[in-house]
Amino acid sequence: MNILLVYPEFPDTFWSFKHALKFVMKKSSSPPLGLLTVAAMLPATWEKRLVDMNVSKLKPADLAWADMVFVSAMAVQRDSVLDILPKIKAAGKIIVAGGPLFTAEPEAYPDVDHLVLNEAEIPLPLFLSDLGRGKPQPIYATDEFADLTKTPVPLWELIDLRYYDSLSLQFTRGCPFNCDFCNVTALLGHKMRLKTTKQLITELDKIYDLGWRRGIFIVDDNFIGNKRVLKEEVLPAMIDWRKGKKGCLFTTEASVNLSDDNELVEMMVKAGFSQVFIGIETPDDVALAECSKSQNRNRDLVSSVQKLQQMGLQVMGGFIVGFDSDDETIFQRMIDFIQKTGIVTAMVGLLQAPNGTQLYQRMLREGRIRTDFSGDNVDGETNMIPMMEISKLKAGYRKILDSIYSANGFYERVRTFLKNYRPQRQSVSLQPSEIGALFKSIFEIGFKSKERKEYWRLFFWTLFHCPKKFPLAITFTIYGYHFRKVNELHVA
Ligand code: B12
Ligand code: SF4
Repeated sequence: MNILLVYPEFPDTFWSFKHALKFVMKKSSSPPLGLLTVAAMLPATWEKRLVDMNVSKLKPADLAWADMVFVSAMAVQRDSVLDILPKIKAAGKIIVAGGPLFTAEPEAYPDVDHLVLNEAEIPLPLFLSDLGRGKPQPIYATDEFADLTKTPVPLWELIDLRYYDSLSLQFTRGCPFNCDFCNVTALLGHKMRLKTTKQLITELDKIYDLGWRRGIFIVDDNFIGNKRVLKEEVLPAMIDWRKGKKGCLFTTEASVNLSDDNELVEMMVKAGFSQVFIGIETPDDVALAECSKSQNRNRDLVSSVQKLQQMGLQVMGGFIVGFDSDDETIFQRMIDFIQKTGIVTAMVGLLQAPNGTQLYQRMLREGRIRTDFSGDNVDGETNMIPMMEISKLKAGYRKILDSIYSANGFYERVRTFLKNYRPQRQSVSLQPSEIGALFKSIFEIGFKSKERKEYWRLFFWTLFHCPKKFPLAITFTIYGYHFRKVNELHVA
């Protein structure tokens, strides 16, 4: 049996990092981990090929080779999915689809022959068994959560690693918190489910043996959801794994209470964590109460972020405006807050209510669901009717983006961050693409772009004040370039 696994194309969004990737000669920020994991669950004797449409085209010859085509997607890839499904169908191939998009809106894709929804670990074996008996059903779903200790090692060998900026792996699923707008807990539950430490180290070994030395994104929704296991087993094993190795610094997602636990932060940094994405959401305590983000309340969020930066972690942040309690002062307060924290990668979105969330249920009860969820939470759209007049909300949102991504605002934030950040000694492996990125940044940003004055100011400021942070400063100029491009092009 020949199986073609297809990952549809992402649009040009803040998250795609498309305009930044060309500086490091990469085509995509990360590979389709869901499909690579599903591929590992298929019989070993089946032939498998993967086409990630973010790095290469889906060619007629690929389709001609396949007996069945497995498609995975997030909602943000919907347009590409709608484009390719009829083409796969026209080629006479059986389509099997799964992943977040199809799980959220299974009825919307009549071209799909077999929907295998939720976590594939549970429904996929049932599909394979029915297929073996010649009686595959149109839909397989489950409301149980998978046991991750049974999840196989993803087949990273199906992709060409050279095209990706970072690789991803997953250690846990679920999150103990209860933020009302978040569908992670609806999809994956509150109980933390973990792989074993042995599984994690096996996956790291495999990635390293494949020659990978760039960053690794541990895509857990909240890596610190089970601190005891991390401190007693996982981090000691990761610290041990890192000995004598170069590169492979980790990024992950965590809740802000990470900053309360010095021991945990120190161990993570020692294990090679260099970046952490945190859902900060808003500086407004009433809005935090409204969305049940209890872990962010009753604390000085700026100090929490700065403490992590001082301990060696770069903090990326997610922010939201459009809560019911937000008034028109929120926009300037949000700008001031983001600037003060020095969070360079600040992703600000309008509050949206994804299907399955508590917020969605409340909006439904209140008759405030307006459209479908676009799938991109930073596109300046919302599927709900906000309390604030929508035109005012959008104008305020626009003001935030224009301010934080403006050359002035952005470069000032980079300097705030560089002053506060104390990187720990981590063994990095400088890639030729990074040297190329420096020269490209000089050409594209230093000479061609409108922000060239700010670029050179930061360039020399960093060389004089903190030369060791110079590579990081250049990386940020490239991120800034991407954010400004997307802001100009798409958030009208
Ligand atoms: C890593 C990640 C990213 C990364 C990398 C994405 C990539 N290239 O794969 C980045 C940071 C780029 C990203 C960006 C975004 N993401 Co994202 N992301 C995730 C995250 C945290 C983990 C995904 C992952 O790799 N999981 C590990 C693998 C093993 O699990 P999986 O992909 O779900 O696959 C399993 C099942 O879904 C199923 N399955 C998957 N595919 C298939 C296919 C077949 C055929 C079958 C049978 C089964 C199957 O089986 C797998 C094994 O159980 C998830 C949250 C989560 N925990 O799932 C959100 C999530 C997927 N992201 C989401 C969103 C909304 C986004 C963004 C729009 C912004 C945002 N709000 O975060 C952007 C859009 C991307 C863009 N370029 O514009 C939503 C998707 C919601 C939806 N209905 O589409 C999720 C669920 C988070 C959330 N709660 O909102 N994301
Ligand atoms: S902490 Fe993050 S992953 Fe957990 S429920 Fe809140 S938004 Fe979702």
